Parts: sequence; C-alpha cells; structure tokens
Amino acid sequence: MNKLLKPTDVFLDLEKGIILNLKPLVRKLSDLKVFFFETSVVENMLASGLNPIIYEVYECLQPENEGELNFGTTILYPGKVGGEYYFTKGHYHLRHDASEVYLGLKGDGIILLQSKTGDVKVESLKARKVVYVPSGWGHRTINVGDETLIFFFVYPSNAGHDYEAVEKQGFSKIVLEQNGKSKIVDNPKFANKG
Ligand code: M6P
Ligand code: ZN
Repeated sequence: MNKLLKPTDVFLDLEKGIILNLKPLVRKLSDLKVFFFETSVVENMLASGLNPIIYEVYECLQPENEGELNFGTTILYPGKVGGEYYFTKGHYHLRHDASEVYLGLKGDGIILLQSKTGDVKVESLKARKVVYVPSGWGHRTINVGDETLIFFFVYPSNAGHDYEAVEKQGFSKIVLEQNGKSKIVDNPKFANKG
C-alpha cells in the first residue's frame, strides 16, 4: 500500500491559465532548437538575440506512486518559426499504459497524435473541448491561432516523458501557415524508424 497522501487544492486563473502560487516550467526557443522544422531560421533568430518564450507549464506534481495523477495547465503562446506554428516538444509516455486527458480553456489549437507503428490522428483543441489521449500515442500541441492557447491536463504521475523518440524521429506531420490558414503537411524530415 502506498503512503496516504494529503489532499491538495489549487486555484486556477482561467483567463491567464496560471495556477496560483506555482512556478512554471518555461520553454524558450533555445530549448526547442532541434524540434522546429526550419533549423536555420531558429539559428538566425537566436544569433540575433531573439529567444522568445514558446510555452509555460504550471504543474502539480505528485509522487510517482501507482494510481496518483499529475495535473496542470499549459500556456502556449501564438507565433511561428518560419512558417511553422509554435508547439510543445511533444512526447510519448515512458509507461506504455499511461494515457492523458486535455481540456481546452482558451485559444485555437491542434493536438497531433502518432503511434510508433505509424498511425496518425489530429484533434482540435479549443475552449470546452476535451481530448482523450489513449496510451501508446505520442502527442504534441500546436497553437494555430492569434491568441494564447491554454489547456488543462491530467495524466498518471508515473507516466514519464519520452522526448528522445521525438527528438530522433520527429512527428510525421508538421503544421504550417499557408495563405493565412493552418495546413497539416508531411514532415519531410520525419525518420520513419518504426
Ligand atoms: C502538457 C502535458 C505535460 C507536458 C506539457 C508540455 O500540458 O502533457 O505533461 O509537459 O504538455 O509538453 P512537452 O512536455 O511535450 O513539452
Ligand atoms: Zn503526455
């Protein structure tokens, strides 16, 4: 039996997406260098002193005991690198039986899902929309709107984040702005290693 944890509660600012009295994890362009399609654009931006914040994560982390849950919010800013919309790194869960739930709070987003066997699924994420990410699916969130995308998430605290597969293989699709609209296209750099 796991040790009985104390119930906790937090306040969420639904407008800003922040969880009060928590320090966010901040991801800047420099943290996402290898993830964007146009690496040379990233390098030029960084070389000219531009290193914008891409997203922030407010997370209530629990001990990694079986059955416990982590939850929090992600604030994904609007913007593009070259033609590619800002996104979260994206990851698989290290535990293959770990799923996740997203609840959109604000903005206009897309969740790209892919399995290691080549399945791809695309879901939209916006206020009041709930997306269930079953176990086994890698997931990345993209902000395709002009305003900040804010969403709430819950997943098992012992899920673990596997970024390596995404770093090496990438996502099979990328989301670009074309003629003022978002377009999901094949990622030419995708390494289909299965
Ligand atoms: C979601 C959750 C978090 C994750 C965050 C940022 O809100 O899945 O667990 O950390 O997105 O995504 P990533 O870890 O892929 O950068
Ligand atoms: Zn996850």
